[in-house]
Amino acid sequence: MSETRLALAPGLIHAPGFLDRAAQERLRDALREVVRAAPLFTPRMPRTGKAFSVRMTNCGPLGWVSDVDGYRYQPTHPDTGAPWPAMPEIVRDAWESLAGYPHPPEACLVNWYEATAKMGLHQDRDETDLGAPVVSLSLGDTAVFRFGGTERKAPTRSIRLASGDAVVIGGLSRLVFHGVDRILPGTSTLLDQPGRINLTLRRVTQPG
Ligand code: MD3
Ligand code: FE
Repeated sequence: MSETRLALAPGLIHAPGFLDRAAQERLRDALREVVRAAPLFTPRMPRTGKAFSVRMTNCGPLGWVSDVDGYRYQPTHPDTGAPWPAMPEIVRDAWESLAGYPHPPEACLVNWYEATAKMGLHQDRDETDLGAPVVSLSLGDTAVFRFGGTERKAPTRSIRLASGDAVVIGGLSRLVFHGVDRILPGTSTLLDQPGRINLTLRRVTQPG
C-alpha cells in the first residue's frame, strides 16, 4: 500500500499503487461475485441508442445506467430488474480513506474495458451532490487517460492509470472533462484476459 499522493490539478489527486497486489486480488475476486449477481450490461447513448464500447455493472444502493431514454441512477439492474449487490468492504474502505467526505458512497459503477474499448471526453454531472468527490480505482491493464478543464475546449493532458491506482476527483476538478483514449493490453497480470476494470465510487443524492 503506497501513500504517494500526486496533485494533478486543484482537487484532482492521483494515488499510484494505492491498492497493493493482495488488495487488488481481493477486489478482483469480490467483483467476480458482483458480476455473478449483476451481469455486465451494454450501455447505449441517449437518443441514438449507439452502444458504448465499455460494458458496465454497479454495486451499492444506486447504479448508473444509460439507454435511449437518457442517463440516470436507479436502484435496480436494467436487464434483470434485481437490486444491485452490496459494495464490497474494500470499496467502502477505499472511500473512507480517500474521499474526505462524511457520508458513505451510494453508487459504485464498474466499467469493463476490453483491449479495444475507450471512453470519449465527458463530464460526470448526473449526481445531485456535486460537493462530494468521485473516487476511482483501476484494476488490470494500464489505461491512457485524458483530462482537461471544465470547458470542453480547454487543453488536455494525458496520464497513465495502472492496476491498483486510485484517483480522487473533487473540489475545483469535480466537473473536469475526461476520458479514456486506450488500454495497453499485456501491462498487468491481474486478470485472466486482456482488459481493464475501473470502479467509480460516488455520492448521488444530497445527504439529508
Ligand atoms: C475525472 N470512468 O465512469 S474514472 C466514468 O477510467 C469514467 O473508467 C473513467 O469517466 C474510467 O464516468 C475515469 C477516473 C478519473 C480519473 C481522472 C480524472 C476521472 C477523472 C481526471 C479528471 C476528471
Ligand atoms: Fe467520467
